[in-house]
Amino acid sequence: MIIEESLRRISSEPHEDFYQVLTPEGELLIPIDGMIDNSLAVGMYRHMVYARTFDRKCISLQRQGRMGTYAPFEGQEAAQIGSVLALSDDDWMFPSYREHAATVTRGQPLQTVIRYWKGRLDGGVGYREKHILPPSVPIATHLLHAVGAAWASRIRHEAAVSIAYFGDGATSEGDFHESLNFAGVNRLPVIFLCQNNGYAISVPFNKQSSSRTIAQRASAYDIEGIRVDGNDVFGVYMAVSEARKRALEGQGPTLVEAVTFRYGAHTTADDPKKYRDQEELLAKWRKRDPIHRLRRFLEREDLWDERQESQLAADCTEQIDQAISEVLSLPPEQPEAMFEHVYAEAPWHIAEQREELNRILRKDGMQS
Ligand SMILES: Cc1ncc(C[n+]2csc(CCOP(=O)(O)OP(=O)(O)O)c2C)c(N)n1
Repeated sequence: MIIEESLRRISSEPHEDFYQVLTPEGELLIPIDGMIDNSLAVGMYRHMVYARTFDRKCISLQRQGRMGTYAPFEGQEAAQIGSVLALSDDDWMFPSYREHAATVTRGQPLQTVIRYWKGRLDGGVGYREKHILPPSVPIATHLLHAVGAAWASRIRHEAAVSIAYFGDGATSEGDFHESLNFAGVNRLPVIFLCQNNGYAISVPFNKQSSSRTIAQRASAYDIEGIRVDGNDVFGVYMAVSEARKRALEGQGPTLVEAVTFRYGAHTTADDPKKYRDQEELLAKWRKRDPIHRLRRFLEREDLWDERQESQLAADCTEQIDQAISEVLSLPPEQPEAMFEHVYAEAPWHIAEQREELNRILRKDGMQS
């Protein structure tokens, strides 16, 4: 099969290039028949436009003071959406704090994402129905959780893989190496999906690591490694489909490096102009934009036109505005909520802190 051969070539000879299916001009490098049909291609486009629209709206909400700090993902839509669409409902997803394009595409309500960034407890509890774990803010710790879940799937003879999402900075953590090692030794069904967006906050990749690529690290653990153009939604989809197939066949974990770029700030509390030339980098990366290249492809195939584009824009705005107004109309979260969902039974020091908070709230007239 052409796809498999192409992926193997890259994993055994890591180099500066990556696996690509759809060029920035929207042309196919290899056939996608039997892998991606028209309705999936159009669906990918719809998801990416929806995600970019809500990402921009969330930044506006934060700037208006109606939401807390927010981590934007514009530029990374293909890496997130291409990968999540390659999963089945039984698979387990372990996101970090930047994966709302992926979680919402998998079915997590947008309201939950907004609740999370408003600092509400009910936004941070994951989404059990779709096997989505809560977002991990500690860098790389959730890779170990994904490995543990994959081990459980193995023991229970379940046909499910676990996928962990993380960034280039996470690959410098001990947890990353321990995870790859343990998953490799036990040939566990895990996909390590690294979105190499070039920066860990202000640290560029060349200061993060002396490895030329992240994918090449797979060979140290003798597991599969794939370096894919992370702005090519077809390429990411095929790479993750291949990784998933291998995992379910008992061939073990895969490290997928999706090469991409975050257009904006690390979070709304960051200013990227302080540590990189935004103008130069945006000029370069916008030419490789994941959404524009797919639109070019769809238009060429007569699968998309201006009328559908306007309708999609209107639908996205309506649905997103509705989700936002639902969350904004909720009564404010109670401060005591911060003590819930950590311990089944609160230990003495937590009980004391809770009592102290209640005293302060009563004094300030915020609690009866
Ligand atoms: C264990 C740990 N150390 C440090 C931090 C502080 N921190 C938050 S985000 C971040 C950078 C992560 O960069 P990367 O892994 O490339 O992911 P990205 O933010 O680019 O998606 C750091 C160091 C943290 N959250 N957890």
